[in-house]
Amino acid sequence: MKWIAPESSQVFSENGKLLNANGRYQKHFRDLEGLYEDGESFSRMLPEWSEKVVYQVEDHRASEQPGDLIYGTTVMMPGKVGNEFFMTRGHQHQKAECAETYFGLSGEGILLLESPDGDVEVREIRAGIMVYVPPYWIHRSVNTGNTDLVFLFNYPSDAGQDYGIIERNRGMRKRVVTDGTNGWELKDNEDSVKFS
Ligand code: M6P
Ligand code: ZN
Repeated sequence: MKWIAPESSQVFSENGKLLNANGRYQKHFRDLEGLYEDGESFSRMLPEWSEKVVYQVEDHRASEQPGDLIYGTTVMMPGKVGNEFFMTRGHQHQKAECAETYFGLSGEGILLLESPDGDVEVREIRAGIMVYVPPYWIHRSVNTGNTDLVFLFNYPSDAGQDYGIIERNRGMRKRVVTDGTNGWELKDNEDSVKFS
């Protein structure tokens, strides 16, 4: 048997740089069409925002072996489309029984979680806070602050991501919008097929 070598990676809290990452991807504003409630605001922003990187992920993948782990960082830009804060696409794991952890490094945000029964939970993400995403929960991160939101994550190598579940449900049950001052609040997503 060829053993996988142990490794350590330096992580920079301010910009999410992960030295010796071997995977990375970027999401541009234009990739997120249809995600936000206010399609008109999205279209209005498009000319200026289209090519901007609204979030990026760097990760370290040693192997795809079951039992192994992927760890990495996500950096999310601050901003809103209409009243709704910038967010990730969100997903359930393809192997839905796989859990995940998030650990806040800088900035302010929340993790929006939805159980298969439609229960909604919110957990704050900021420096020093660890958030546990239990098996089966759909999860999406949202930058509710004015600066980049940077966090670490960790999940099983064979977990995969299922994005279709949110599309089929026409979004998560709740949207994260400005409360009109400096904070956020949850709002029902009335398009959600599970909304009742
Ligand atoms: C976190 C992790 C990653 C995920 C990323 C972006 O960093 O959960 O697994 O890929 O957020 O979120 P999404 O895949 O939903 O676009
Ligand atoms: Zn995940």
